[in-house]
Amino acid sequence: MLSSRPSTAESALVGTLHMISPDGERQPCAPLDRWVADVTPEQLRAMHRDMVAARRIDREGVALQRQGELGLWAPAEGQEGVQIGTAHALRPDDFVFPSYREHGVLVVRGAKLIDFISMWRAEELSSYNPYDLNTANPQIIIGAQTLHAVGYAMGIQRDALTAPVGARTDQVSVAYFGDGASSQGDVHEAMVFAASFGAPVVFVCSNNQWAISEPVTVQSHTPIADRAAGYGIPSRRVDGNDALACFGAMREALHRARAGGGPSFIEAVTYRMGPHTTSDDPTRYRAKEEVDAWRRRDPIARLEAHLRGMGEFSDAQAAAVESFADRLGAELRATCLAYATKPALEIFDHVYEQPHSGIAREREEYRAYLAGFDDAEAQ
Ligand SMILES: Cc1ncc(C[n+]2csc(CCOP(=O)(O)OP(=O)(O)O)c2C)c(N)n1
Ligand SMILES: [Mg+2]
Repeated sequence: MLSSRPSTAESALVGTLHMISPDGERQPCAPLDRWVADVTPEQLRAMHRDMVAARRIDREGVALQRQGELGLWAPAEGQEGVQIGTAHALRPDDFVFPSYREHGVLVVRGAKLIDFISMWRAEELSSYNPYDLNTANPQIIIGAQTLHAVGYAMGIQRDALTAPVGARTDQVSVAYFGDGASSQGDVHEAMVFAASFGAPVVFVCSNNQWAISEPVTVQSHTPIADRAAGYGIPSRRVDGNDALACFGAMREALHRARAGGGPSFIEAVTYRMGPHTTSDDPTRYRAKEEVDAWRRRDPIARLEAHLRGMGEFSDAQAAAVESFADRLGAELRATCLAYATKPALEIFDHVYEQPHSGIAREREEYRAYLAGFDDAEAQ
């Protein structure tokens, strides 16, 4: 009989690479040490600040949804280590394909506050212009972005063939997805194509232990990273709540891709502290003790303890980061509340460039539906 019981934090993390212990102590990590040898306290503080910013944006997103200002939010609390750690290793000209939970990655990619909410408030058909951030819009279709990332990576290879002499052609494409996504056929196809074409792509799988109410122990009876070997893709399995280890593993993978070494796979073992989305009640399928055990492995507290242990983080610096985050939270809220909601029927205007009979029919049906409400005038 196969066990479908969720792992404990300890068992989930067995065999993961880590560089900073939960209490902040730097520990040797032979496979990754050389990839972080030049990291300065300044860079670590920047990672810490971005993690705090991501958490504040995330918490404000949850609160705004609870107050009816956003339609939905997918909380990322607990996953800041993998999101910020890996994203800090990227270049601006790399191209990222995130899932709906990668708010921390968007922080590092330079998203404006409005970019975090316009889609979740259903005001815009897309969150931002992908070419402003070299980041595709958050993908809701589980795993589909891995195909897009591999296609983009194959495009990088082909562009290089016709690029002018001296032009930079070593960009990398990155797909972020979850443990549940790794069971999708799309992800399998993406991995096969990536390996077959030696595409410059990094697969970052944030194994947060759950795919809605399904524990990862059901989805995979071996560590997810081990699947990569079956495609001939090198992999690392890291402690996803250790931002430095995530940064190191990402740098290694990016270096491989830039040097023509093809794809890499990173499984970052982490935990989703909150609900799957604001429509989910996780108390129905997981125990408080499980959540508490992961709380003790918080990625932000870990990096802060590490910085303090090195004498590189003072109370004054902590206060400055907190007030920066407070400002972000307040600005996000103000941005959301200042949104002038567009007429609902406008949603049909930008589907096709030319008139389309199917869209016209749907528009009419929806108009009739809205007309049935008391406040129909407001539509
Ligand atoms: C193709 C597809 N199937 C099902 C869903 C519904 N769905 C949304 S999130 C989710 C679970 C995804 O879990 P995981 O990949 O672990 O990512 P996480 O939500 O934990 O970040 C599912 C099944 C979907 N969005 N797309
Ligand atoms: Mg998951």
